[in-house]
Amino acid sequence: MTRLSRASLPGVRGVRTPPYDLAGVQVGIVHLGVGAFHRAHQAVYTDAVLAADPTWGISGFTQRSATVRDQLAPQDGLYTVLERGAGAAPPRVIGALREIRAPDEDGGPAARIADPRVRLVTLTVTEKGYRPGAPAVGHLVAGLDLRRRADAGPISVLSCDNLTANGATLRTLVAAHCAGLPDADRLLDWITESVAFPSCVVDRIVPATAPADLDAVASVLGARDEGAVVAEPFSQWVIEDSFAAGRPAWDATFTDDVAPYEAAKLRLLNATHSLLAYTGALAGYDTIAAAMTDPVLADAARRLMAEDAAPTLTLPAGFDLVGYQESILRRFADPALGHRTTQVAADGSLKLPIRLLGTARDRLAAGATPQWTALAVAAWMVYVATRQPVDDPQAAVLAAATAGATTAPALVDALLPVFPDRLGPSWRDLLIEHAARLLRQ
Ligand code: CS2
Repeated sequence: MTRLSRASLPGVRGVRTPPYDLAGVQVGIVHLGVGAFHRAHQAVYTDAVLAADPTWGISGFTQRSATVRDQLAPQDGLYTVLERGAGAAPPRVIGALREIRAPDEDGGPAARIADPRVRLVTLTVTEKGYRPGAPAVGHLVAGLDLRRRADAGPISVLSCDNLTANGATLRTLVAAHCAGLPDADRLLDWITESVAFPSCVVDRIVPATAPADLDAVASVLGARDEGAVVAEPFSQWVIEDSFAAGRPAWDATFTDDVAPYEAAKLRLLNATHSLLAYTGALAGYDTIAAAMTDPVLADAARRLMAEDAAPTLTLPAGFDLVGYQESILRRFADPALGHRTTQVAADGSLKLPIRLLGTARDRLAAGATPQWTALAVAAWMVYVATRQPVDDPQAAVLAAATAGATTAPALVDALLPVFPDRLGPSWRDLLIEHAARLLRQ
């Protein structure tokens, strides 16, 4: 079977193809971390603007592994987005990724960021990518430095990861990284004047693509597409509208302050996702949707949102908080996606402080008992102790800490220090209570 590419595109049937001339697209965005999520989210929004404004094509860089480059380079960056679930749209071939490279190719991201036609850097490097010393920040700073020296003009840097205040967080990391460089002061001054770090909230469930998905796409296209991605029909992007050098006219929600949307998304959706991932995996469910068929877990998911997280949120006028929670449960329950509990369970040591511990802190401070949040964190602890080796950048630390911790108090005391904040004795007691019950089960 032929491979999807520019040459084979005219023969591809049954899908929407880019409604613009691929050869006429110029690169205006450098993206760091071209995983499935970028391809199913930001690249789709960008694809939709290229007919009207072809100056926002994307030059994508993979992170550590070059797998995505190897999938997409032979396809001239083209790939299919296959929606699955209630209300799925027909498959669509995306042409926004006009270049795809590994970070060690052709001068890497830095050379590309210094190109005056580039006006935006976007990132999806996951929670791991924001640890001090992570490569993406180094590439970004090298690029900004080169851009300053080349006098290539202002630029915006848009983090698209699930972090609290992702723009400000990235700005702080960039500044810390600059401090170690010879020309630090000048670079920092230039960044203050010429670089914007808007925050944004991204939302779309994108499971890892499975071989069967690629076969399904091939049978629709009549061509092999090794870079296809699967996504739920729902997609949302809320963006702080403060860019330094323009931005694409994405079909997103632009606002002055993304913080309320961000707290709602992290504390309702992502927190509940983690709860279902750990309790679901412990109960033997392979997917999030399978976990949602268990009435006990579905009830815990609902109550984590309604009883623990919702009371901590301050939302914009008109925000339908109840409707939002219901839509999250519906999305999780859709069996078409096959989103694996183990995928969501990865990197818990970094995700939990962002998704769950803020709610715990706020509820404890209000004199309340965050039962469901404690269940989620205790389930992570039992998961870590019983599923080794876990997929987490701190896997070795977690394994060493939990070695021989067979009782609930020992386990909780072994793992609480992994988080930046231990939240006090009543939180510890709550975790022990839940961990004890989960260990008995
Ligand atoms: C998930 C997220 O893997 C995870 O940790 O909670 O990737 C989630 O699917 C997205 O944030 C949805 O927008």
